[in-house]
Amino acid sequence: MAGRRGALIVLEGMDRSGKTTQSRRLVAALRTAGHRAELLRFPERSTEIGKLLSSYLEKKSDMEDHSVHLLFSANRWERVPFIKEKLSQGVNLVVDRYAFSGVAFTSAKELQLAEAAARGEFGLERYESRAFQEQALEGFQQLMSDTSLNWKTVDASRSIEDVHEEIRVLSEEAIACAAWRPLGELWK
Ligand code: 2DT
Ligand code: MG
Repeated sequence: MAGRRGALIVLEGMDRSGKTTQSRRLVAALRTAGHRAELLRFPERSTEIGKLLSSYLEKKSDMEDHSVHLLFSANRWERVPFIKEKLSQGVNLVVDRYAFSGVAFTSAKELQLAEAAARGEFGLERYESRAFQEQALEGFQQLMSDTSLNWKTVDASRSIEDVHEEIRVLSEEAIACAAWRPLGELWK
């Protein structure tokens, strides 16, 4: 159908909630159903900016907090022309984290209890502590109160297959709705 655009399907949530597994499965299922679908992830660690972020997350380098935040943002902006092009061509994009992680994780950093910072958690990437993840979850919950963004909450504690099926059905609905909304609305 002429002019049909793709949907931007973003999976957000805490670390280890299964976003990466689910986004891969979703892309495969959408393709099987005859949709065009591609996978994106943020941070995208393969670019120059992504390499700086990866090194920071792996605690191999330190960086000033505001600078890190802006690098995460730049890491998305460098993909925006690609994202717009794909969506306008009718390709559905499944995105493993997006700007909502940017807000939730930076605000978690600002609110993190001193106690958690002191305790530390060795051998893990930066942000992979319980206290930090709980703060980030609160950030996500606040962002989800913006109903204009059409959030759907999925209980990730169930089996991979059950979670997948729910996400697949929600995505089919999103794809059907997106086709009739102009792309411009995404970028306000
Ligand atoms: P992965 O485990 O998904 O690779 O993420 N993060 C992510 C931010 O702090 N800001 C952002 O803008 C984004 C997209 C969340 C690595 C960590 O990066 C955090 C976890
Ligand atoms: Mg991680």
